[in-house]
Amino acid sequence: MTRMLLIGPPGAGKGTQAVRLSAAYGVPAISTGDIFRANVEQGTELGLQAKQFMDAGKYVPDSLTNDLVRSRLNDHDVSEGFLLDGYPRTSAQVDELDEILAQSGHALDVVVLIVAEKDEIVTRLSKRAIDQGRSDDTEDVIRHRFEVYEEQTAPLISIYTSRGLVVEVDGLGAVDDVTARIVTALTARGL
Ligand code: B4P
Repeated sequence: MTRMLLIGPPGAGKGTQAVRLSAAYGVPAISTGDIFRANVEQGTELGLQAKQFMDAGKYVPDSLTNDLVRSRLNDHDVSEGFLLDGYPRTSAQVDELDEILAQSGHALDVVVLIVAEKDEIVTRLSKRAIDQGRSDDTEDVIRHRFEVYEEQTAPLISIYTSRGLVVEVDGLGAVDDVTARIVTALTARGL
């Protein structure tokens, strides 16, 4: 029964760790990035709108993203807990999540901040560009995604830190090692 957020710069490994933590804690992982990409692939109206922002390394507008998350968090399978991967990313999204949680009478347990050096991230995303051909992994777009992260998402860390919710984990090294670090940090908080 854990409600957690994964936050961190683009390519820090949020999606990679979300899959593992979802299995370890028995809660559904909700990745806004994955949901947008699935919609792009299926050619839905949401996908058509999201694609132009994602391809430019910009955030999808809050109105679209908030509606999507509000609807997903109303699903039955999240009543016992969830892991949000890549949401919230803006202060308006923090406000929306606060409202959704207040309405459901629930509270967040923890915010996992995955940190990684910019050089390592550029290397990872450049590799992913070759492996998966993601349209937002070109060098120019990666740089812009960093700027957007610094400007809009990094300030959220102090909001959640002031609520005593943040655990910071080093995202460098082998994927298994990063998972082990997160589990150790969560266990230390009694989760
Ligand atoms: P996301 O899908 O969230 O993707 P991300 O930030 O690029 O990556 P993540 O941190 O999940 O890294 P990953 O595990 O894949 O967002 C994509 C876009 O969607 C955003 O730019 C935005 O346009 C839109 N969007 C999403 N949420 C939004 C929101 N709330 N509001 C508005 N817009 C939103 O890892 C990256 C790579 O590194 C992978 O290739 C992986 O295999 C590799 N890797 C991971 N861990 C590693 C390790 N320890 N060592 C080596 N390689 C590793």
